[in-house]
Amino acid sequence: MSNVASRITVGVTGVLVLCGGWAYAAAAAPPPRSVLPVKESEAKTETEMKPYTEVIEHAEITFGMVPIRGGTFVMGSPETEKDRKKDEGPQHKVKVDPFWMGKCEVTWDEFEVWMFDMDIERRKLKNVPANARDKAADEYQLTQPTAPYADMTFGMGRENFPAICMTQLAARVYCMWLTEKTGRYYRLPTEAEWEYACRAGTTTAFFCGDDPKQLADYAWTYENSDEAYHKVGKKKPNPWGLHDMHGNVAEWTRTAYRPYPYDPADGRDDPATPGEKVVRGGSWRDVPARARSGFRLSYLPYQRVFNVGFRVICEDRPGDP
Ligand SMILES: [Ca+2]
Repeated sequence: MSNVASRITVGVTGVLVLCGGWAYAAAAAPPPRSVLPVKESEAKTETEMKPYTEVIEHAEITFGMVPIRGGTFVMGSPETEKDRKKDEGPQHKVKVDPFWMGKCEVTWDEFEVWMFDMDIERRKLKNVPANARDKAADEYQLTQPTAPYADMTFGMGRENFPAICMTQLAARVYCMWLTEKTGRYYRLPTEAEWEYACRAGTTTAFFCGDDPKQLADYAWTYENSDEAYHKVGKKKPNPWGLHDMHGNVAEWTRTAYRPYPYDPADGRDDPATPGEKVVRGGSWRDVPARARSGFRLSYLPYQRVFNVGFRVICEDRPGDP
C-alpha cells in the first residue's frame, strides 16, 4: 500500500522533498513514530485491512474505524438528478487509494480530550509519566487557561454527540495531535475520498436511493431532526458501514473548493492552498437535497460553522493532515 514516493511529505520535524526522481532530506528526518499497539489496525496489504477500534490513551475514549477499499468511482452527479447544482458536474472518474474512515463523526468526547488537554490532566491526576507518544502529541495541545467563551454545543448535548463549530484548521490540528497520540496517520478526507466513501458503490442521489423519503432510516436532516444534532451512529449505516454520512453534522474535508473535474495535481488537496474548503454531507438543519452524495458546500478554513463537524481517515502514508 505504501505510496510515499508519489507524495510530497511534510513531517513534523523534517521536510522530505521529492524532485525529478531524487529524494533528499531538507532537514533531519524525524525519528520513527512510537505506535500504540492495536492489533486489528495492522495490515500489510489492502486485503488485510480490518475494522479496528482506536484508543485515545489516558482518556479512556475509543472510536471505530472502517476499512475502505481502493477503487475508481464516478464523482459528481448527473444533470438529471433532482436538485442538482451546476458545481456537481461534469461527472468524471476518480481513482481513490484505500484508507480507513471513522465509522462516525468525531464526537465531543474525542474532540474535548484535545481541546481541554484532558489526557494531560488525567496523567497529572494519576501521576502517570508522559510516554513518547504523549510528549509528541502534547505539542499540538491547545494552551487555554480559561474555558471557551461560549458553549459550543449550544445546549444540544455532549456525550456521544458530534463535535461542531471548530475551524477547519482546528480539525486538522486535532488530526495531527491524534497522529502523534496513536502513531497512526490521521487526517481529514479529501473531497474525493469523502464522496467515494459516502456513495459506497452507489450512483443514486443518496446511498439509499433517489427518494428523500427513504432517508429517514439513515439520516438526521431538517425533516426529522427536531432542529438539533443527534448522537452519532443511531441511524443505519451506508453499505460500507459508515454512519451519518448524510446529515447530522456536515463534515470538513481537506480540499479547497474548485470546479470539477477534481484534479489533485492542481494543489486543491494541499492544506496550504488558500480559499474556501469543501464541506460535505449536509446536516440536521439542512433539507435532504443538501445531504445528497454529490452536494458541495464550502467555508473559509478559519470559519467556525454552527452545523459543521468532521470525521477522520487513517492511512499508512505519513504526511501533513
Ligand atoms: Ca454527517
